[in-house]
Amino acid sequence: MGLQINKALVTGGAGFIGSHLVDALVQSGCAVTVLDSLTTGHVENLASVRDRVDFVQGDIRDDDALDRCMPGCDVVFHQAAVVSVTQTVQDPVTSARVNDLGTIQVLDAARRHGVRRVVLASSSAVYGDAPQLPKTESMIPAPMSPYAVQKLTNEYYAALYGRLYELEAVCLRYFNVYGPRQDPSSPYSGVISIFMSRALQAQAPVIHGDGNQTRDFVFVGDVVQANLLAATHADAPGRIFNVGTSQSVAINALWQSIAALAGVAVGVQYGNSRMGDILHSLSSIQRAREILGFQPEVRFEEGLRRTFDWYRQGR
Ligand code: UD2
Repeated sequence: MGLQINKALVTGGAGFIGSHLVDALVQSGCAVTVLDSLTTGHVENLASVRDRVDFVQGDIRDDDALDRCMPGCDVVFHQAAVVSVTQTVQDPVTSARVNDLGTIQVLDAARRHGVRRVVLASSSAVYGDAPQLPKTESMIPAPMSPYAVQKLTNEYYAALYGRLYELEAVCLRYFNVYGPRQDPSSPYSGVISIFMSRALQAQAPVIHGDGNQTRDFVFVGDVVQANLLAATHADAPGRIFNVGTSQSVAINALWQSIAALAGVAVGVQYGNSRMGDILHSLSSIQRAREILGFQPEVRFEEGLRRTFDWYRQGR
């Protein structure tokens, strides 16, 4: 039998993925607490549910804040993190304080407060650029950045907390997530958010490398679906799941689709490849499909259109 969620905590709940998760939880009638430092999150992301959630501005490294948020929670969705790979390369120490120690603090607070299950946001970054495609969860990880090491460490701690303290922990390895509310403002923002804001200004995008590199883009609504399944399914605890679509899109083709949506015909600027850029990333989602019943619902074209509409409305 699955777990029913009466009360949940979403760390990073004012962020891109976290806020969509909060919307879904509120909609399902669940009481929701959001813990967010607003370092990269925005309260505007919670606009439609603001009066129905308990919002705590605070850091996951602050035990007092965690102690305020945890009581009575059945499930914690841990989405808060330094999410930029490059930022973790530039500042491995600060990012480790947030992503490593902060995650242990979240797990430990969950244990202290008798939370039943924690769902952790991990990343396809843990696979590195091992050539085997698609990536399956049983592959040996090959982290190539502090970010990837931090996410992998999170997974090990999650497994340990399961074994040592019987905390049910589930890790989700996100592939390239996109959708409304993804912040395009940094050069290391998701490529779809950057390309869309470029297209809307009729500006040429910069494609790093030859543009033949491919990604597995998963719509944020499907990532929410995976989180809810991970939080409630009886067979999820102690496991790691890829969250993607198993469909490959080349960066050149991505720009063409976005330019077509925007009705612009600007040229493309090709620049140097990014250091450490992975050539191809593709998920196998067989495990999530078989165990959780996960099935991505939003086709790429549809997700792209919905995302573009959101940027076009200047939201
Ligand atoms: C994604 C995740 C990252 C980590 C990683 C795992 C995002 C935003 N980042 O990084 O957190 O999990 O996967 O390996 O989802 N590109 C351009 N022009 C631009 C921006 C990007 O050509 O203006 C290219 C970029 O060089 C890369 C591809 O687009 O080949 C995707 O870039 P990204 O930054 O969206 O995501 P990625 O795969 O580097």
